[in-house]
Amino acid sequence: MAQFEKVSKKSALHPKPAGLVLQYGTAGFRTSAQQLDHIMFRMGLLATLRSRKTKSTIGVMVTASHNPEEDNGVKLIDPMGEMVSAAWEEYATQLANAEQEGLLKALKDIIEKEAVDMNQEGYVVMGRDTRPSSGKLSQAVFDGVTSLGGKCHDYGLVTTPQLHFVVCCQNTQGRYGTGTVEGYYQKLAQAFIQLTKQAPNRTDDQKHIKVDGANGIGALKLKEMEQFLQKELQISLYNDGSCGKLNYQCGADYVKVQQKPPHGLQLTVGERSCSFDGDADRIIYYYVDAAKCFHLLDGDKIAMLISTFLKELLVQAGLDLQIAVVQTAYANGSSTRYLEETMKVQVHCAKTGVKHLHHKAQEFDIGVYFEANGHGTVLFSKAAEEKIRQLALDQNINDEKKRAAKLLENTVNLINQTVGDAISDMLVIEAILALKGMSVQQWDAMYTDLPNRQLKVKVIDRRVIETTDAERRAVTPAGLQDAIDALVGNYSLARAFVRPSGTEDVVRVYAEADTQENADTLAYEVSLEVYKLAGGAGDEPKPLH
Ligand code: G16
Repeated sequence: MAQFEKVSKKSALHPKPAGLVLQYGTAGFRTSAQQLDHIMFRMGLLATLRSRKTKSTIGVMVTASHNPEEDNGVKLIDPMGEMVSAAWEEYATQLANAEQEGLLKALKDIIEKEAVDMNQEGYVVMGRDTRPSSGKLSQAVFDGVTSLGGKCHDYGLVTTPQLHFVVCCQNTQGRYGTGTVEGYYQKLAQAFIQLTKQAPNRTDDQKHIKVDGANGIGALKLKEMEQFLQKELQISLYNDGSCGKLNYQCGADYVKVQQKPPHGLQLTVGERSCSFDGDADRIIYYYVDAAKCFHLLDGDKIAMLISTFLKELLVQAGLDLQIAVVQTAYANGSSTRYLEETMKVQVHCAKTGVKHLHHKAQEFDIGVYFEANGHGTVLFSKAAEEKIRQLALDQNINDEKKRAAKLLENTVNLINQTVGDAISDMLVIEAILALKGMSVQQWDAMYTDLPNRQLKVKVIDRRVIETTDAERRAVTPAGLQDAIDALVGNYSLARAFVRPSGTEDVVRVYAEADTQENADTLAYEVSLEVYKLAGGAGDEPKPLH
């Protein structure tokens, strides 16, 4: 078949290094950019098959998000804007690892297994982040799509959530919004302006926010969006990519893990600031108090703020909708306790990776999901959305109900329901703070985080660690979990777990305890056990103090 001949010819331009094996990880393939050309070509092929199979537009985003600038990666986007399904992640791994001479067979196997109609049109939309390698790797995706007879539209430089949004708009025939970057700005800005109209007395200070753009795509896109916001939000942008390096000593991951402000952004006492990550799908807030003490408001605090706000509005609107929060093992113990005991909200724990949280959140009328690292969003079921929209139109309800229904409706419009989105999340948070007349300190004071520490341990093969119970317990290697349990038992309010990262070649260690010193010591002690029992590589972990 001529189609396969073309694939064969083109694939020779994107050859796989023999013996190289890569896994589809937490959010796609991710490694050094130099190893990815064949992966991109093959993901172009796979996206075309997925598009034919689902008779929908599929997205391919070239990005390595929070990873260093030298890395790159690819995220595949399914028809409703969600991450690609687990079964197709499997195919992605098979296709990625087929040796050059076995590529056509691997491709045909998927076609056969999924009964893909090769006469169906295949349509793929692409986007990329600002990494120097992203342009060339996008070309490889394009070659993959077109060699298999698919059509391709390259949106160029976009944030990951913008591409998710575009995919969803295209597959809902515009019901979700207009499937362009401008359509995204318009939809979100309009909803934000409608919300902040209900908070008319905002001072200039309340309208102002400092944003660390991680020297990435989020900075570019926020600049573009500013004009749509009609001065309702005044943004001072730092780490905008004009000189610094992507994610280097800045960005959401750096701030969250290091628990300190990014370089290149001077904090003023009490002022709200936030950091995006490298592809703008995560956000973290922070401020310094008068004693120059740094305070972090992470994904847990964001989930708490948003779910409190929604719950209050549901009561005011008289809507009986079930709301739940989905977290991961990284959620601070205080946040889970606050949600369950004070707010009386159901909380569920999912495995790391927004794909897992997203699926769990879909089970509820309103599912708020956030990872502690600032990656998250809110999902409204079709029925919940319909009830909210109907109520907002109802002429026979009192003013309080009407206001609550309208606020809910605009919040639905402001949230990017396809995936976590730093820009959308920031606008939601800013609107909530404005409507509640709440300062960042008041938000922070709703509960106090347990001191915690995250560390990374290098091992020879991180797959030796297998976990269970939403990654809270290690099943292998033998003895590791017992050792962790024994260490945790030495501290009060303590918890610790380890898991292999799906985006970096490391094992992640998390610990929390009653004091920062205890959390730090526990994290170090657990790291040492990982090093000893899971095949540590390089130098042994050292104590933090
Ligand atoms: C990706 C995923 C997140 C996950 C993070 C870290 O984020 O989308 O859900 O929390 O990786 O994953 P891991 O601990 O397995 O390395 P991003 O922002 O890097 O795409």
